[in-house]
Amino acid sequence: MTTLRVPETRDFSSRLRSPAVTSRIGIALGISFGVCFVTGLFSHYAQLPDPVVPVPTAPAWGYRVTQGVHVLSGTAAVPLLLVKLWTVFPRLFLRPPRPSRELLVHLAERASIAALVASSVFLLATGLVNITAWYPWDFSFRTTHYAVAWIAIGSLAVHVAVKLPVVREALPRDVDDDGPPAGGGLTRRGLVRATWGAAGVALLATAGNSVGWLRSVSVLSVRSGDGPQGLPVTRTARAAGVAAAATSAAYALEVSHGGRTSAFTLEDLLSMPQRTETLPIACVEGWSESASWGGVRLRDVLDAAGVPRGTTVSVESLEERGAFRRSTLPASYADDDRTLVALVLGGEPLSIDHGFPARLIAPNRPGVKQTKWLGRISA
Ligand SMILES: Nc1nc2c(c(=O)[nH]1)N[C@H]1C(S)=C(S)[C@@H](COP(=O)(O)O)O[C@H]1N2
Ligand SMILES: [Mo]
Repeated sequence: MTTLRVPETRDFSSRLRSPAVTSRIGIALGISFGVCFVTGLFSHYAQLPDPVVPVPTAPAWGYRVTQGVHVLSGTAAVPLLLVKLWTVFPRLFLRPPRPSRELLVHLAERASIAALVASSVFLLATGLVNITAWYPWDFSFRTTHYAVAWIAIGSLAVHVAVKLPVVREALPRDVDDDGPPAGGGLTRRGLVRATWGAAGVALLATAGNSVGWLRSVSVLSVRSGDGPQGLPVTRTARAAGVAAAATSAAYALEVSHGGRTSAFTLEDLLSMPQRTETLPIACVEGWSESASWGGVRLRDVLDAAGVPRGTTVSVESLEERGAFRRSTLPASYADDDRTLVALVLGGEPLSIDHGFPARLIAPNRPGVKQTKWLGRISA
């Protein structure tokens, strides 16, 4: 009869586990985490309501690229992390050393690994759920994801420093330096290649979120690219409860500045000089799509209302509640020639789900700040 006991390292007999395999996958995982961290910092900063130093308005596609790379590097990290954890998890059952100094080092290392694994799993899991536009939690996604990212990157730095000698030793060696497996079967090289393959499939499966021509192979890309006027919709007019206000004959965009309020009906806006700009919507959830927008320059509207250049303005939606009903434009955005009060999308009047009668569209700006159903501008 066998008795239940804690397994020991020697109980794990797969010869596929080796420092040479773990180092290679670990480096790829480290790079994807690094890229994900940097692009994530940028995304967090770009979403601040009114950052001290505004994000530049050019290039117009900047946020589209950084956020696309953020979601892709996070997605590629999922298979890398799973395989990496598999290659090292027997080490969890290593007997801790006896002498007190070594024991302390051992415990410190274990603590950093616990923090790294827990934070990595949290980041990838919440990130994946977020790109499906599903928020089954009460905390603020952005601030929590951001805070946990610092735990991950801090414990990753400790982990890399501790493991550097092992990696240095293992990397120059051939992964299969002890010959092919007796009796055939998967080689370590085969495992490493399969892992690259899995990461590649994960990339292709989601890249269609932002790369149009990959859409047909991107089975996991959550946004199909169709929606009214060829553009996905995040929050519909019905969900936002704005349908009546947006279609009301009494609609007017109010612009207030220095105690004075001007009102612009849709006809007023249409009688001003019309511009067309090709600008992307780049959602933090990872999808993005470029479109041709027509409408009035925000700067022209501000001029007509007597708002001087160099003024930070805040725009407000007809939507009465909702996290994205209001956004701030630093002066550099409000004064940029490409920033529009958009009335037209792809040559047709905006559909109500894209923000009819008027929405904001500005270059290099996270989707959450491209406010739909504009009701009021305050300066
Ligand atoms: N008023 C308002 N504007 C909004 C939102 C919203 O919920 N309410 N969602 C934002 C988000 S998250 C994105 S990605 C874009 C999407 O624009 P679209 O639905 O026209 O594609 O609109 C933004 N503008
Ligand atoms: Mo979004």
